[in-house]
Amino acid sequence: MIDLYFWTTPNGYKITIMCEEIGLPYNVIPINIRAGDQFKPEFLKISPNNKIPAIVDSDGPGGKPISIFESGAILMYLAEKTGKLMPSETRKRYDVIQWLMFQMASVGPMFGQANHFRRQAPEQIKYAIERYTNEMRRLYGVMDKRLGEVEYLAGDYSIADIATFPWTVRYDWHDISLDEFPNFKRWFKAIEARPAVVRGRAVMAEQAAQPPAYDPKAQEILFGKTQYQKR
Ligand SMILES: N[C@@H](CCC(=O)N[C@@H](CS)C(=O)NCC(=O)O)C(=O)O
Repeated sequence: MIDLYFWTTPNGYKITIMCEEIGLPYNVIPINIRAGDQFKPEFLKISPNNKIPAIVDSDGPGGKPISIFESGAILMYLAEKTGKLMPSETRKRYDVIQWLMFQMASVGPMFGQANHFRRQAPEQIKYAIERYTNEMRRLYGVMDKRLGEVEYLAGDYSIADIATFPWTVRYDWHDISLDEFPNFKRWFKAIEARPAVVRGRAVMAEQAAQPPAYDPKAQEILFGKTQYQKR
């Protein structure tokens, strides 16, 4: 059984979608990052960077438990464990890995900063908003071009798509019209309709539907002194 340490964010939903896609049973353990659960010592043992998602697989390699943090590493582990959604042939495997890395190193961090400066920062800083909005728009363009050449980011549907899709779900926050990026739109609609994706996104959906604006305590926990305490 997989214990999934989860909150209702794009990185969290990568793993519920993956578990649904590969049909692996999982037990959701909520880590309320707005309340500071991510700093509890027992969670830091599993996820030393105080971030969700993390997993503990009681049936890890050699039948022994294994814990993993970083969503990209978790997706690779689950793909390898089940032989699904990441091919073993070297070229195809690296098609998946490079688009997975593209999500982990570019889409996630840049969209995250764009969301932060556009929606969460206590002041509206024009330079930061423009910088990250422009970069986000550039990345939508990179994906659109790629998806004009292949059906899914790495050719076939894979963990690269599962990593990327949840970050694009709120394209309405990004001043992006899907009609500007028709290949991306085709990809987005196909993934959105997958039954496993619908099930994965239903996990704690009530909580996820809460307004994105943070109360002052959550703002402090995520972006203030609590975040930067030495632990
Ligand atoms: N690179 C990490 C990023 C994880 C991440 O940023 N998690 C956020 C939620 S999406 C979090 O747990 N934030 C809590 C905190 O920073 O205290 C991954 O992909 O797993």
